[in-house]
Amino acid sequence: SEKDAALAAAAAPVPSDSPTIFDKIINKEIPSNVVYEDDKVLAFRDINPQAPTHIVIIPKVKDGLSGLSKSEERHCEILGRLMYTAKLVAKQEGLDDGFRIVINDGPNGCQSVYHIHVHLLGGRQMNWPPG
Ligand code: IU
Repeated sequence: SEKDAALAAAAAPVPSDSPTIFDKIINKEIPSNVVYEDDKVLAFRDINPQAPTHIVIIPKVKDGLSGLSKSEERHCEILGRLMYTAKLVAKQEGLDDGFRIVINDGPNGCQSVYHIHVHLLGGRQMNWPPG
């Protein structure tokens, strides 16, 4: 009924829990330059690179992880996997002089895609403090 539809809509996930463009990248519905993939994570080149090497590392299953601030104890394994993947990809990319990983969270953190992701940046001297 109309009422059932209205109730279902009211119970729909908040926007930050909704699918993002990263789901389309995971499902290969839109192309991306993948540099690493396994059953749990996907790493691809950022479309708007901020360093000579700029790679985005994401979990294939979002499981409510729209951002780090939404993480719960059950996410510890995938959070560790994202970090470890950053190390693997840094090595694969030859970032032997160092690199930076970044997780933007929420409006103040300049997060723009609400599917958790680790940025891997390298290939130049990074600065501190960041912008
Ligand atoms: P942010 O931390 O949420 O701001 O990072 C999102 C990143 O995803 C940002 O660096 C974008 O350039 C990047 N990106 C992408 O690589 N491909 C896309 O189709 C979209 C965003 I939308």
